[in-house]
Amino acid sequence: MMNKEKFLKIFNDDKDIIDKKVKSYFSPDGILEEAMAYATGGGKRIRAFLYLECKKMFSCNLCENDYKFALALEFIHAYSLVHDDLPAMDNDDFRRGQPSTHKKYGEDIGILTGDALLNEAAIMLFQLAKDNDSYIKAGLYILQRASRFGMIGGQVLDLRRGASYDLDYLLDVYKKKTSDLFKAACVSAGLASRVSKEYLEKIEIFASNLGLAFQIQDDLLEETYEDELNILNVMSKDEAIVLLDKVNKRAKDSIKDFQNNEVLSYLIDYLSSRSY
Ligand code: GRG
Repeated sequence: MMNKEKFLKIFNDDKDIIDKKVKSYFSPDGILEEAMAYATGGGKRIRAFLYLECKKMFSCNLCENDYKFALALEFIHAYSLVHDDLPAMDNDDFRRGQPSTHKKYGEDIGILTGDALLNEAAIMLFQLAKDNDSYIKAGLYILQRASRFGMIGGQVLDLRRGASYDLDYLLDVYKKKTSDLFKAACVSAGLASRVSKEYLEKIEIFASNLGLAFQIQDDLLEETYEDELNILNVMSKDEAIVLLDKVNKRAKDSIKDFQNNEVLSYLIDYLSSRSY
């Protein structure tokens, strides 16, 4: 039976491994590498965790290549944050409690750091696919979810939204901006494990709802939100909590028939109870 202690051990162990692998990936011998190491140097590692734990659920054992996959996902995530923080987008001076990458290294290097991280992820995914063809579909799926049809498309919808928007618009942005990278992590693990179409559909529903729940919880934790995209601008706090429960239930139901689903099932409640 899963409990908080067991879950946190798995969560933190995965995070420690990813942190170490990211750290040893870059040899900071120039400003760009240094900035890439800086931009990828923190965070909760949720996308890597999702990939690793979905892979474990589907095929039990992990190999060194799976960690490279998880790293590629974190690099794409980090690139999106670096670019999102730029003055032309969200214009944030801080990220993860530290100066954002462009604040520390300059806007020019900030842009190039994001570009280079996305490129690095694509190189890793191609290298993995070259050696193991079960990674071809998985790599392609990740890049599609990060593309104009996914995360980048969601960012455009967010940047170009009007002052007023409705729930459907907001959910569309969240599904693309947040859920699509969660889907990239979970579905690519299914593709790399060559699971059935039925399983892929279920894990996609899981990831989509988990991403949505993650974003709703983020909104509930936000202190000021009036000029931002936030669910509290289209419904009350109580209504948002009801919706969050519904979305979490959909995520849980979608994986209820999987064996070894305890970690992912626990993650749903864990993310909704977080206060950061
Ligand atoms: C610039 C192409 C491009 C996309 C930007 C990811 C994104 C799209 C913008 C960042 C702002 C935001 C609210 C995104 C939604 C996803 C999200 C909640 C990101 C933060 O993820 P965490 O909490 O970050 O997992 P850590 O720091 O833990 O890695």
